[in-house]
Amino acid sequence: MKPVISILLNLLLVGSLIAQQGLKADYYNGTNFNQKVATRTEPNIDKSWNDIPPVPGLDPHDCSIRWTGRLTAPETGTYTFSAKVDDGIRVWVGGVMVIDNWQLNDDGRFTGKVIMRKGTPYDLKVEYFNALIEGEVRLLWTLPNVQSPVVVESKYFNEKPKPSPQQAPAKAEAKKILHPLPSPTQNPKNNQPPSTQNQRPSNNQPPTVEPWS
Ligand SMILES: [Ca+2]
Repeated sequence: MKPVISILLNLLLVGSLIAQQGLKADYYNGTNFNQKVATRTEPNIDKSWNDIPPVPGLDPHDCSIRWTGRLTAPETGTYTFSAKVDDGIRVWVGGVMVIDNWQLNDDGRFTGKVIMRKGTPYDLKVEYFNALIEGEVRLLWTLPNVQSPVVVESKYFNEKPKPSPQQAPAKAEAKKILHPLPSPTQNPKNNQPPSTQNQRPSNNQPPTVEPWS
Protein backbone atom coordinates (compact mmCIF):
# COMPACT_ATOMS: atom_id res chain seq x y z
CA MET A 1 0.00 0.00 0.00
CA LYS A 2 2.86 2.37 0.67
CA PRO A 3 3.65 3.08 -3.02
CA VAL A 4 -0.03 3.84 -3.66
CA ILE A 5 -0.20 6.22 -0.71
CA SER A 6 2.99 7.86 -1.88
CA ILE A 7 1.60 8.38 -5.39
CA LEU A 8 -1.60 9.86 -4.01
CA LEU A 9 0.32 12.21 -1.75
CA ASN A 10 2.50 13.31 -4.67
CA LEU A 11 -0.58 13.97 -6.80
CA LEU A 12 -2.08 16.07 -4.02
CA LEU A 13 1.19 17.95 -3.67
CA VAL A 14 1.43 18.64 -7.41
CA GLY A 15 -2.17 19.85 -7.47
CA SER A 16 -1.46 22.13 -4.55
CA LEU A 17 1.63 23.55 -6.22
CA ILE A 18 -0.19 24.22 -9.47
CA ALA A 19 -2.93 26.05 -7.63
CA GLN A 20 -0.42 28.32 -5.91
CA GLN A 21 1.86 29.02 -8.86
CA GLY A 22 3.19 32.55 -9.11
CA LEU A 23 4.44 35.17 -6.70
CA LYS A 24 2.62 37.37 -4.22
CA ALA A 25 2.95 40.99 -5.39
CA ASP A 26 2.34 43.86 -2.96
CA TYR A 27 2.04 47.32 -4.54
CA TYR A 28 2.66 50.53 -2.58
CA ASN A 29 2.53 54.23 -3.22
CA GLY A 30 5.79 55.85 -2.15
CA THR A 31 9.27 54.54 -2.84
CA ASN A 32 9.66 52.92 0.59
CA PHE A 33 6.52 50.74 0.79
CA ASN A 34 4.60 53.61 2.38
CA GLN A 35 0.95 52.98 1.49
CA LYS A 36 -0.31 49.61 0.26
CA VAL A 37 -2.49 49.88 -2.82
CA ALA A 38 -2.98 46.30 -3.99
CA THR A 39 -1.97 42.67 -3.51
CA ARG A 40 -2.27 40.03 -6.20
CA THR A 41 -0.63 36.88 -7.56
CA GLU A 42 1.57 37.36 -10.60
CA PRO A 43 3.15 34.76 -12.92
CA ASN A 44 6.51 36.50 -13.23
CA ILE A 45 8.37 39.80 -12.79
CA ASP A 46 8.36 41.38 -16.21
CA LYS A 47 6.74 44.78 -16.65
CA SER A 48 7.32 48.37 -17.72
CA TRP A 49 5.14 51.47 -17.78
CA ASN A 50 5.14 55.20 -18.19
CA ASP A 51 1.96 57.04 -17.26
CA ILE A 52 -0.35 54.04 -16.92
CA PRO A 53 0.41 52.21 -13.64
CA PRO A 54 0.56 48.41 -13.50
CA VAL A 55 -2.33 48.39 -10.98
CA PRO A 56 -5.16 50.92 -10.55
CA GLY A 57 -4.56 53.53 -7.87
CA LEU A 58 -0.77 53.26 -8.00
CA ASP A 59 1.30 56.39 -8.58
CA PRO A 60 3.37 55.21 -11.59
CA HIS A 61 6.17 57.66 -10.84
CA ASP A 62 6.41 57.23 -7.06
CA CYS A 63 5.84 53.62 -6.05
CA SER A 64 7.36 50.42 -4.74
CA ILE A 65 6.59 46.73 -5.20
CA ARG A 66 7.53 43.68 -3.16
CA TRP A 67 7.30 40.17 -4.59
CA THR A 68 7.56 37.18 -2.27
CA GLY A 69 7.30 33.46 -2.81
CA ARG A 70 9.33 30.36 -3.36
CA LEU A 71 11.55 29.42 -6.24
CA THR A 72 12.34 25.82 -7.13
CA ALA A 73 15.30 25.12 -9.41
CA PRO A 74 14.88 22.57 -12.21
CA GLU A 75 18.42 21.29 -11.80
CA THR A 76 21.40 21.58 -9.50
CA GLY A 77 24.05 24.12 -10.43
CA THR A 78 25.02 27.76 -10.65
CA TYR A 79 22.29 30.21 -11.60
CA THR A 80 22.87 33.80 -12.67
CA PHE A 81 20.02 36.11 -11.75
CA SER A 82 19.67 39.24 -13.87
CA ALA A 83 17.59 42.32 -13.11
CA LYS A 84 16.70 44.96 -15.67
CA VAL A 85 15.33 47.98 -13.82
CA ASP A 86 14.34 51.60 -13.76
CA ASP A 87 14.85 52.48 -10.88
CA GLY A 88 16.07 50.42 -7.89
CA ILE A 89 15.98 46.71 -7.01
CA ARG A 90 17.01 44.24 -4.31
CA VAL A 91 16.80 40.46 -4.75
CA TRP A 92 17.16 37.75 -2.09
CA VAL A 93 17.33 34.03 -2.84
CA GLY A 94 17.29 31.59 0.04
CA GLY A 95 17.61 34.49 2.47
CA VAL A 96 20.79 35.74 0.79
CA MET A 97 20.94 39.04 -1.07
CA VAL A 98 22.15 38.39 -4.61
CA ILE A 99 21.35 41.77 -6.23
CA ASP A 100 21.45 45.09 -4.38
CA ASN A 101 21.04 48.29 -6.35
CA TRP A 102 18.67 50.50 -4.38
CA GLN A 103 19.16 53.73 -6.29
CA LEU A 104 18.00 55.57 -9.39
CA ASN A 105 18.74 53.70 -12.60
CA ASP A 106 17.93 54.31 -16.22
CA ASP A 107 17.65 50.86 -17.84
CA GLY A 108 20.06 49.42 -15.26
CA ARG A 109 21.17 45.78 -15.53
CA PHE A 110 22.52 43.88 -12.55
CA THR A 111 23.44 40.28 -11.89
CA GLY A 112 24.25 37.90 -9.06
CA LYS A 113 25.12 34.20 -8.93
CA VAL A 114 23.88 31.51 -6.60
CA ILE A 115 24.19 27.76 -6.46
CA MET A 116 20.82 26.05 -6.16
CA ARG A 117 19.89 22.45 -5.60
CA LYS A 118 17.28 20.72 -7.74
CA GLY A 119 13.89 20.44 -6.10
CA THR A 120 14.67 22.62 -3.08
CA PRO A 121 12.16 25.47 -2.56
CA TYR A 122 14.14 28.65 -1.89
CA ASP A 123 12.51 31.72 -0.42
CA LEU A 124 12.52 34.53 -2.98
CA LYS A 125 12.05 38.21 -2.21
CA VAL A 126 12.31 41.03 -4.74
CA GLU A 127 11.91 44.69 -3.78
CA TYR A 128 11.66 47.45 -6.35
CA PHE A 129 10.97 51.18 -6.50
CA ASN A 130 10.34 53.79 -9.15
CA ALA A 131 10.96 57.43 -8.23
CA LEU A 132 11.14 59.18 -11.57
CA ILE A 133 9.26 59.06 -14.85
CA GLU A 134 9.09 55.59 -16.40
CA GLY A 135 9.28 52.34 -14.48
CA GLU A 136 10.64 48.95 -15.46
CA VAL A 137 11.38 45.75 -13.57
CA ARG A 138 12.28 42.38 -15.04
CA LEU A 139 13.78 39.35 -13.30
CA LEU A 140 15.63 36.86 -15.47
CA TRP A 141 17.89 33.92 -14.79
CA THR A 142 20.44 31.93 -16.69
CA LEU A 143 20.22 28.23 -15.98
CA PRO A 144 23.34 26.09 -15.52
CA ASN A 145 25.06 25.31 -18.83
CA VAL A 146 22.83 27.78 -20.69
CA GLN A 147 24.09 30.95 -22.39
CA SER A 148 21.13 33.31 -22.53
CA PRO A 149 19.08 34.75 -19.66
CA VAL A 150 15.31 34.32 -19.78
CA VAL A 151 12.48 35.69 -17.67
CA VAL A 152 11.85 33.32 -14.78
CA GLU A 153 8.64 31.48 -15.66
CA SER A 154 5.69 31.03 -13.35
CA LYS A 155 6.14 27.24 -13.20
CA TYR A 156 9.19 27.77 -10.99
CA PHE A 157 7.36 30.10 -8.59
CA ASN A 158 5.02 29.25 -5.78
CA GLU A 159 3.44 31.56 -3.28
CA LYS A 160 5.02 31.08 0.08
CA PRO A 161 2.82 29.04 2.41
CA LYS A 162 2.28 30.12 5.98
CA PRO A 163 5.27 29.18 8.14
CA SER A 164 5.16 25.81 9.82
CA PRO A 165 7.77 23.73 11.66
CA GLN A 166 8.02 21.39 8.67
CA GLN A 167 9.16 24.20 6.36
CA ALA A 168 11.91 25.54 8.61
CA PRO A 169 14.65 23.07 7.53
CA ALA A 170 14.43 24.04 3.84
CA LYS A 171 15.03 27.69 4.69
CA ALA A 172 17.92 26.83 7.00
CA GLU A 173 19.47 24.64 4.32
CA ALA A 174 19.26 27.43 1.74
CA LYS A 175 21.08 29.82 4.06
CA LYS A 176 23.72 27.23 4.72
CA ILE A 177 24.68 26.58 1.10
CA LEU A 178 24.41 30.11 -0.31
CA HIS A 179 27.39 32.26 0.58
CA PRO A 180 27.75 35.24 -1.75
CA LEU A 181 30.76 37.39 -1.16
CA PRO A 182 30.17 41.12 -0.61
CA SER A 183 29.71 42.99 -3.85
CA PRO A 184 30.57 46.63 -4.52
CA THR A 185 26.90 47.50 -4.27
CA GLN A 186 26.75 46.06 -0.77
CA ASN A 187 29.34 48.51 0.51
CA PRO A 188 28.09 50.17 3.72
CA LYS A 189 29.19 53.52 2.30
CA ASN A 190 26.40 53.18 -0.24
CA ASN A 191 24.35 55.86 1.50
CA GLN A 192 25.27 58.46 -1.05
CA PRO A 193 22.56 60.27 -3.00
CA PRO A 194 21.16 58.29 -5.92
CA SER A 195 23.08 58.52 -9.15
CA THR A 196 21.66 57.69 -12.53
CA GLN A 197 24.87 57.12 -14.44
CA ASN A 198 27.91 56.51 -12.26
CA GLN A 199 27.15 53.06 -10.92
CA ARG A 200 26.01 51.19 -13.98
CA PRO A 201 26.22 47.38 -14.08
CA SER A 202 29.12 47.16 -16.53
CA ASN A 203 31.50 47.41 -13.59
CA ASN A 204 29.15 45.82 -11.10
CA GLN A 205 30.72 42.42 -10.50
CA PRO A 206 28.15 39.85 -9.41
CA PRO A 207 28.58 38.16 -6.06
CA THR A 208 30.07 34.72 -6.21
CA VAL A 209 29.26 31.77 -4.02
CA GLU A 210 31.22 29.00 -2.43
CA PRO A 211 30.21 25.61 -3.75
CA TRP A 212 28.30 23.44 -1.35
CA SER A 213 29.22 19.82 -0.86
CA1 LIG B 1 12.19 55.72 -13.28
